[in-house]
Amino acid sequence: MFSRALVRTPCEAMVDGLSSANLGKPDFSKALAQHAVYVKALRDCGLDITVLEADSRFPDSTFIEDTALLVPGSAIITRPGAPSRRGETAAVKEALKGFFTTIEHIIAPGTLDAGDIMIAESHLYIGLSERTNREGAEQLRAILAKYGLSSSSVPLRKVLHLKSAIAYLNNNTMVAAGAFVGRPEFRSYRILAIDDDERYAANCLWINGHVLIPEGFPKTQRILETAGYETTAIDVSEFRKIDGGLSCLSLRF
Ligand code: CIR
Repeated sequence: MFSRALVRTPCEAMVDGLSSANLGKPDFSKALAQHAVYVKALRDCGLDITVLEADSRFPDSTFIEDTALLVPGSAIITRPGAPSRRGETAAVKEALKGFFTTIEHIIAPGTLDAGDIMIAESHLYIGLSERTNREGAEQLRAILAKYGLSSSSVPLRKVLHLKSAIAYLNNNTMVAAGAFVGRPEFRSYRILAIDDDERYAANCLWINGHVLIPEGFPKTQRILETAGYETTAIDVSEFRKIDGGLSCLSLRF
């Protein structure tokens, strides 16, 4: 169960965020409105929200999930793979110091975006991507071991982050899209497979029994509801234009 979340207000410079989506530039005022709805949905799931100020030095800084990994007992500050995102971690670390007494760090030459980390109870999956290198993954593995957490690596192709294609809900259940449906690493889980044309919805978020999913993916919503989850669909179209999804917009703990 989660009780808190950290979010970061989108900055005007988000229109220049890193993107491979080919969906055009985000509309900043629309993004702000969507962000407010997202924050309200987190509150409605019972979370206390801390909002960090926007910072236009960092176009992608609203995607706060990538800057830290939070596990019981420690906040691990990442070293994002994209050089333009490295400076995002400073403000996040300051905020997390108020909640965590132990802070760990991924250091050079390691790189790691926490969008590549999927927590499945006490086991963590670490995606090896263009953002997370082997050195970063090894450092994380050693840190996690100190906290009694196991981990394993998942080599990625074609997706930005591991959680672009798969999400752990709870109770041994995952939502997966495309090639992730049959991957041997996840054979022991119940996999809710979603259609390829709805693959963006694989980035959904389980919070205290409720699942937040992006708006506009009715087949996925039906699959989740049939599986017994209450869902809330949230419009994140402006964040999608710069490769972001629901999970990227918050750090839950
Ligand atoms: C980036 O390329 O870093 C941002 N435009 C999107 C980051 C999305 N984060 C995530 O999937 N965890």
